[in-house]
Amino acid sequence: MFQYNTVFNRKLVLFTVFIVALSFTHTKANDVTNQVFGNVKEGIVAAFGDFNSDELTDVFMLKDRQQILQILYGADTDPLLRSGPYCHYTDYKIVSVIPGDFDGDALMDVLVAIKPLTSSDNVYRIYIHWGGPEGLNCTSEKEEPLLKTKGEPLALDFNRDMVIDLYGLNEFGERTFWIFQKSRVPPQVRHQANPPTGENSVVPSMRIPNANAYLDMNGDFVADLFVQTDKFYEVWYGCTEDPMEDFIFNHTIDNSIVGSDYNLGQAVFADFELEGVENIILPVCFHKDCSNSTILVHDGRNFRDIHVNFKDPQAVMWSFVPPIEEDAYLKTITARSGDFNMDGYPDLIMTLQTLTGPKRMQTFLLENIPCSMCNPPLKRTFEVKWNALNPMGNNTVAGAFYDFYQDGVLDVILIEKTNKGYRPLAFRNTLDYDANFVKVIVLTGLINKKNPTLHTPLGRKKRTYGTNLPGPRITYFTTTQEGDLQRGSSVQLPQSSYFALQLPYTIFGLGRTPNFVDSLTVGLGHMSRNWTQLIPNSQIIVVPKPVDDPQRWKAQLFVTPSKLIVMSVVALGGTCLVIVLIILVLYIKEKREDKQEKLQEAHRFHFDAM
Ligand SMILES: *[C@@H]1O[C@H](CO)[C@@H](O)[C@H](O)[C@H]1NC(C)=O
Ligand SMILES: *[C@@H]1O[C@H](CO)[C@@H](O)[C@H](O)[C@H]1NC(C)=O
Ligand SMILES: *[C@@H]1O[C@H](CO)[C@@H](O)[C@H](O)[C@H]1NC(C)=O
Ligand SMILES: *[C@@H]1O[C@H](CO)[C@@H](O)[C@H](O)[C@H]1NC(C)=O
Ligand SMILES: *[C@@H]1O[C@H](CO)[C@@H](O)[C@H](O)[C@H]1NC(C)=O
Ligand SMILES: [Ca+2]
Ligand SMILES: [Ca+2]
Ligand SMILES: [Ca+2]
Repeated sequence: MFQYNTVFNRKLVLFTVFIVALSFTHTKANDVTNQVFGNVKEGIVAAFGDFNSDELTDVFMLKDRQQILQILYGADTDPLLRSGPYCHYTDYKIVSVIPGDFDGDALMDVLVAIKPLTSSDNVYRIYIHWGGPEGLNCTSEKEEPLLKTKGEPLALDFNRDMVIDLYGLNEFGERTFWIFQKSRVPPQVRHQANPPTGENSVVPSMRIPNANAYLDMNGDFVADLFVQTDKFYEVWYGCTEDPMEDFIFNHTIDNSIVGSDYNLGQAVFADFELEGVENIILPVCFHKDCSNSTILVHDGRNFRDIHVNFKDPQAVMWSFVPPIEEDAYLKTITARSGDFNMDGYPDLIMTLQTLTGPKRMQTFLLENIPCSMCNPPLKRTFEVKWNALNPMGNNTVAGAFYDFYQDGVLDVILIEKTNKGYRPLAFRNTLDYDANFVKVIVLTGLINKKNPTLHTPLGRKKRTYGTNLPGPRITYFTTTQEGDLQRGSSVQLPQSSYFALQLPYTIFGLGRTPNFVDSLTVGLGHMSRNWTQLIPNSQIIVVPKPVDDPQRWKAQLFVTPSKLIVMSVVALGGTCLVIVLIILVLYIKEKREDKQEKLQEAHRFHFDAM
């Protein structure tokens, strides 16, 4: 009897430990490459977008030496990315991928820029693989291209009809807008007005590669155009009044560094100081070999050096990687921004290489931290987190943010360079911040009656409202735990070329603020709509339809349970189970004892009777 009891107790203890362990172990594994990519072991991550309108972001991959474009569909069970339709080329390779709706049928299409396999020229042929109700309809490379560009084009919506348009240089080097229509006819071509040129009347040529962007820079909720030339960034303000001139030149921002011995990286835009404006963040090397690297941030007037320390704890000096023309990811010095630690301030992911000791290359997280000794008026800087992406990252050449588990926490896709090519890796962000977030997606708002109705797993009829939209500006206000006002802003998809790898949504980290989001404003085309008192940890899908009547814009809200709530539920469930088990054990024990007693009684009775 005693023996039996101890064995059972030991089992009980083991079981309890198991339950407790179960609720903690899943927060430990960072390398989720197998759970995410399954058997996809090769390829270049080229762009993101929800191709099949199931609200899970899909990944556009280039495989087989950039000759195959394949969609990996997002899923909510392992593997989280699953092979979807693909298009392949025999004589060409793909250099750029832009997902978007280029014919206004509310279904996502995929634009590609391709070039002949052997060519080193930067004139690209542009094709669109049209999205149909059953998937992707590849356009053959034997057909005439829709247009040709010099350098990679930028996606924007020139005429605000929610059909995505392009901006870039045509094959003769002229600045051109290509305006797509609500049918698959060749796009309307429009040349950009010349910027004022001063005395020497030569139009400054657009730099290739460039960091051109489509975002609201003056806060009027009209997306502006940011154009990179050799010495300047030109800012063209978007204009809604004059139907003929949709962007009007306003000013330039000087980006020249004395001499010619420097490398400019790709400018990225983020709300660096959490003040509700987008700052230009610019990685630069003061020498061609990048031996002196730093990051400049534009404070509205000037670029300021924020003096990032690139010396690791072992005293090894690191630097940016000088541009490598033949490498898909290292062609430009690119920073990708996202809020990794959910404190509201955008962090960066960048690739560095060693300057001293054995040559190594690795992708790191650069965290946005307060800085007391920085160039005033800036109050923040970036700090390289040498171990944040461990254990991954031997020979990684690029990184991009991506939310694998749809839980509002940005994870990271890393690209490892092997002797055979590129391999995507998945890093799960498990730092247990229990911070809050708001995730916002702005769609084109287009609907198509001919599309088949989709149903959710529960059978509810699901409406879809279009796809990726470049340019809308999103701002929010909230109150922190200390009672201070916090505001932030973001622009959806301002850049689409040169592997900008931007997500078609915004995740705002709200820190540990358990409060409501006081207000959230979404604006595009001079129109904006304000939503107040939103629940944190929710996903908001904004449908700006009709575009000129913001009062009728819709916001669909999905609440994601916080990690803390999930943990509480698990813990509560575990406790209940343990209690039930204890009761069961006691019950069985009592039953047994009863039985034994009865047996003894019977025995005694029997004995007595004798
Ligand atoms: C591709 O296009 C053709 C002709 O427009 C159409 O018949 C076919 O259904 C399309 N395929 C897919 C997968 O959408
Ligand atoms: C730039 O825009 C501001 C504000 O819209 C305006 O006041 C200014 O005149 C513009 N400058 C030029 C050169 O157009
Ligand atoms: C890097 O360049 C900047 C600007 O020219 C200069 O101020 C700084 O001293 C340089 N740093 C090193 C380590 O050479
Ligand atoms: C990375 O490389 C180092 C040295 O080559 C090696 O010791 C380490 O095991 C590697 N790490 C991984 C995760 O492959
Ligand atoms: C949105 O609403 C908040 C709170 O009512 C207000 O402070 C803010 O100015 C509004 N923003 C816009 C753009 O109307
Ligand atoms: Ca999807
Ligand atoms: Ca389409
Ligand atoms: Ca358009």
